[in-house]
Formats: sequence, structure tokens, C-alpha cells
Amino acid sequence: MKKHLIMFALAIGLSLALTACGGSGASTNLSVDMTEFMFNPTDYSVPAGQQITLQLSNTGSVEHEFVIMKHGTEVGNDFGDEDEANIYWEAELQPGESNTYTFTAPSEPGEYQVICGIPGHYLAGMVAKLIVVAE
Ligand SMILES: [Cu+2]
Repeated sequence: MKKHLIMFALAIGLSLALTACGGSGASTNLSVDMTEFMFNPTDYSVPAGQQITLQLSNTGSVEHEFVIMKHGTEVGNDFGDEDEANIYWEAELQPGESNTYTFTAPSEPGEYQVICGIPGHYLAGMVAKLIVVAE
């Protein structure tokens, strides 16, 4: 009897773990490091429409931004005023700053460009990718 209970508990635990992963590699918890001039990691997979918790750290020596562009939009030569209207969500961090944010993942599956909006940083290679997967 006791053995059955243990097996049952293990089965529950396993199913919870599988549910949390969604089976697609998508996660509602992201952790991203920013420095000159890169994001680490550079690919994030999240479930559509879910609340996402994002742990951001700026370990560089200048200000950095985490800017998610709207679906179907990409920054041109460098991030400029014309791109402001295409921002889906953004956060900015001073050097040495760490913060936890929450935002709602876009409801439309697909790839979303992530960039740093500080002048010159996009050009220097601060680009990443948010991949929104259907639930
Ligand atoms: Cu930057």
C-alpha cells in the first residue's frame, strides 16, 4: 500500500513537470543577461498569451534595454524614433542593475525581434529572438 502511494506521488510529480514544460520547450520563466553588446542567451521560447516572468541583469558598464518588437516588424538600420511605435514591450536597466519583470506574451505565435534600443547597440549586435509558440 505504501509503495503504491509513493508511485502515485511520483506519477503526479512527473505529470506536473511535463505540464510546466508544455512539451514544446517553451517556458514562462526567462533569465537574460545583458552586456556590451549582446544578450545571453539569445533565443527565448514562450507560450502564447501567458504571463512571463523575466529576470534581467545588466552586467555591462553602460545602460541597456530589452525591447520586444511587434510581430512582423523589424528594426531598420539602427533603432530610431520610427521604431518606437513598433515596440511590444520594453525594459531598461542601468549598469549593474538586476530586476524581475512580468509581461504577457504575444497571443500570435511566431518570431519576434528583441533588440537593445540604446543608439548604436543594435548595430553592434545586440539582437535576440523571442519565439512564441501556440499552447
Ligand atoms: Cu545595449
